Amino acid sequence: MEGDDMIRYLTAGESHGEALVGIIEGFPSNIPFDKEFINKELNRRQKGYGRSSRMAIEKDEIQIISGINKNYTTGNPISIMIRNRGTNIDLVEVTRPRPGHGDLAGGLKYNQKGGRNVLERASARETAMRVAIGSICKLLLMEFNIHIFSHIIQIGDIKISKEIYTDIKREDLLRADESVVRILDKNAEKRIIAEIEKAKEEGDTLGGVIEVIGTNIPVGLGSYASWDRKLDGKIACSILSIPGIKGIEIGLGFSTASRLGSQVHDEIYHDEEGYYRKTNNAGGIEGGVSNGEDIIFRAVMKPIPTLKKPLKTVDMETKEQVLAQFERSDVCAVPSASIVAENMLAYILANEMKLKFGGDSIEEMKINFNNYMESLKNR
Ligand code: EPS
Repeated sequence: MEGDDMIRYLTAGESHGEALVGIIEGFPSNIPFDKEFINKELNRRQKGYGRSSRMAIEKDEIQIISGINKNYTTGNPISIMIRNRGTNIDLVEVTRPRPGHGDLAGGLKYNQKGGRNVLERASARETAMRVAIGSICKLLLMEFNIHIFSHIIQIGDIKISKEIYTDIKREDLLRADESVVRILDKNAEKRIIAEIEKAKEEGDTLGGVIEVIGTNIPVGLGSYASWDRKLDGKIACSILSIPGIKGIEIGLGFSTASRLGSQVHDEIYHDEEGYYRKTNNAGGIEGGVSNGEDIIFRAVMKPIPTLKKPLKTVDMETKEQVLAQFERSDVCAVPSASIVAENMLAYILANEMKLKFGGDSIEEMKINFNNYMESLKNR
């Protein structure tokens, strides 16, 4: 993997501990640091019909510890903190591991009596800090007019209508924030809310499918040269690392299997502005390299494993067949996962921009970027 040129980050913190902390390093200097924008992104992640009562307790906000001076990045490592408020639950040991959660495998791996120390870190609470880090990356991307959107296309069995889905414009994507389930189809929205209510009453949970779109992406991010430099591979790795995400497809993805090559690949045209395509079935990536079209992918989230109507499990102490432990949890967190996915993509793209264009300050990075974009006109 690349080393010194990278933007790197680390997070730490437990779900019911004092705080989450994050450090982002290798971030260029002189980028306006809009704290309110970051807090708004945190707020977007906390919304969504079907979240647990904890979301009414938490009001995620960052505290800046280092790396920022007079609202500008300095080039120093940026460290931030988000305090936990919802720590008022009884932190009992979890000896009855939940099928589908990390309780058992994690407990065995780290030689624990149960799943408590596992779930404290495996919890999706950690994604709050990933969103904070990703939104710092969005600030860098905005300097290049790169924007990222997301919306939900399916929750449980209910999908958004084909007509709406095939005709989504960029302006429409902004409206996803107005829906409690981030759905652009009002009819599907109503049915999904009812479905979430039903799952809740039945002590069950729901998963779904999210779609993420990155716009104004320059051609040439990532590389075909080595396996670990491929942009699609990096995006897939980061998205699959989000709790509950079980699959990702880029562009037409799985549906390419049943089409002929002539029905899949995007034909190439050229005009005074350069190369372009009339379709984007590739989802903006060819050969592991961005091709200048929008980056589009979908990801599937499994239903949350913490069930009020628990599944069978084995008590880690007594080895008896019992029912899994229940603790306050979400019924559906798919809308939140889409915000996390946006921000994971933001990190990957910001890092790729840094790797391609280098520069310790945003000014230096822009000179390199503009030179490259200018040189493309003659290629
Ligand atoms: C989560 C369980 C719930 C969620 C939590 C993720 O937490 P608690 O058990 O304290 O109610 O609310 O999500 C968040 C706190 C968050 O900020 O997203 C889990 O088990 O993963």
